[in-house]
Amino acid sequence: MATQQINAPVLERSKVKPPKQYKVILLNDDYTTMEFVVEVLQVYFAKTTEQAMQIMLKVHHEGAAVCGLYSKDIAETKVNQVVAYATQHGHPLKCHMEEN
Ligand code: TYC
Repeated sequence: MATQQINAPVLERSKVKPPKQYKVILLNDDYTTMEFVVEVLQVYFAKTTEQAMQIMLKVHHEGAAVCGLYSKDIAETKVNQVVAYATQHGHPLKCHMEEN
């Protein structure tokens, strides 16, 4: 059988927009323990202990810090996972996302 030609619409390169990226941001509070925040950064954002410590301390001193840059779906999932995990452990840790 001859190979079938599929006439998919060809998009001009200039018209193909890169997918939007979203920053996942961790917020400071007075109650969540530093150890818990470091664990969250290691488990959900694949940070090394050193990276996790640095980000946690930035949040602690400056009020917020970026944990990573993701597509919309992944960023939403990370925010929901972090908030659910913190709630389960009795921590008021807050996390949100912003278009980059
Ligand atoms: N400020 C918290 C404390 O002193 C530690 C903390 C860091 C909490 C980062 C939240 O996202 C956070 N225990």
